[in-house]
Amino acid sequence: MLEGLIDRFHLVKRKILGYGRITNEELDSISKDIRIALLEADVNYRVVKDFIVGLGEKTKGIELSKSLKPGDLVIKAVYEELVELLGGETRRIDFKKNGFTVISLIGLQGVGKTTTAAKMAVKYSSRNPLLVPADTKRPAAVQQLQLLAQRANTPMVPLEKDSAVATVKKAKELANKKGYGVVIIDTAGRLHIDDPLIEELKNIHGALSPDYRLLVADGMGGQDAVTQARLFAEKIGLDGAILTKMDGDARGGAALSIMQVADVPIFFVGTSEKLDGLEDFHPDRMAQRILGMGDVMSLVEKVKTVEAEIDQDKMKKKVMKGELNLEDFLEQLRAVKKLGPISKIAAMIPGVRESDIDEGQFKKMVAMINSMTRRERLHPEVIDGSRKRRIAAGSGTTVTDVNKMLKEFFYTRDMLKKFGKDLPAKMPFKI
Ligand SMILES: Nc1nc2c(ncn2[C@@H]2O[C@H](COP(=O)(O)OP(=O)(O)O)[C@@H](O)[C@H]2O)c(=O)[nH]1
Ligand SMILES: [Mg+2]
Repeated sequence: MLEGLIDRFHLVKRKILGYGRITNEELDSISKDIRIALLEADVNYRVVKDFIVGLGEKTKGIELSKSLKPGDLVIKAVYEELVELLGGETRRIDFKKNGFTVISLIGLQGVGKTTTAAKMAVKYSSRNPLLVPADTKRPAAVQQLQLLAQRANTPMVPLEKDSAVATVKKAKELANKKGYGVVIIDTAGRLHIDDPLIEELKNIHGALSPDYRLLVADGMGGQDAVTQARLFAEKIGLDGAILTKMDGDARGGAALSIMQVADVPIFFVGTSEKLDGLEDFHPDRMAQRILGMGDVMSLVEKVKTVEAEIDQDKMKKKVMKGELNLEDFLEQLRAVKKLGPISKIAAMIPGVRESDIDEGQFKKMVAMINSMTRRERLHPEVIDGSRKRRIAAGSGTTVTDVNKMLKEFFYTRDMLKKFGKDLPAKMPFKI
């Protein structure tokens, strides 16, 4: 899968890691190389443009540190930008707890809808799936699904009155009566997106409203697949996409652009003609694969650790000078919150008494700090009576709450200043 892209990025990566120092000149050359690599892999030009802009933002103020090679930082930025291009998080079907979840597979003829319907039935066999033939244009289509349904060991609703809408209604009735958990609709495709196709899909969705309208797109389809995705998204709306035939040797970049151009996340990729050939799509793993797996991850981890240390250093200096402001305070609160139940952790911050922070209090504090102007956050001393009233009104709290929070903050700041030098070198969070 995506061999072309992997080969090209391998060369780019070697070059980046070979640089002894990275100035704007090297950064320019790197972004040119990446641009060419993406375009050659058939990634949509608009997506490439965004990628390069995003990468520029990430590498602009790159802060160099003794413990990191400049190339490491750039690779980390490329990795993060790739994960973003690929959609960020892994998407999963969120099945209903009560009743059945309806998945409608949409796409042109030959992209792999019928095959994917059967693959999904296999993937979700434990959820009691029901297959629905809604492609009534070609008699062979229903037979094809029937055959695949048998192989997938999954029931299929028989075709009702030669009508897709009637068949879908029947499926709804059956699912309610017999307690099926997932209803998978195999819709009809055409050679082109035309009005009758859109009309038909709308009628089917009118009869049984899908929870997921998933576009099935041919991974070998080139930029046509991108255009189709955009049209389907505009005309009937899409909740996600499935890229089929990613086992092929196509460049694949076009398929990966669908998500950005049509703004639909990729849920799955089809990797063989067989019924077990449907995989979850993991943007992070895909980015690792493109950049060369293991070493990229250890590099990203290393950079993260060093960055956190740099932040810690800065924060500690601030703390000792008594320069902590409310933005830092908020960041501290958030860092502490991330670590776990607040009451257990709160006692670890010098100056914060355990009883002072419960969940409700935490939310209030965040709301109050969010209602402040930047000036107020950076220079809490300026917060006078009228500012307090405004902050209280803006955060749905009272002036007493604001006073209490400020008192807490000034107390923490003073305590930290006093005892800052005794803080352990490495706190579990950034102080
Ligand atoms: N190699 C490969 N072939 C696939 C994949 N998905 C579907 N196909 C093949 O693509 C062709 C068209 O599939 P079909 O499901 O009939 O497409 P439909 O017209 O959209 O329903 C068939 O020959 C399938 O075996 C895949 O992920 N990998
Ligand atoms: Mg079909």
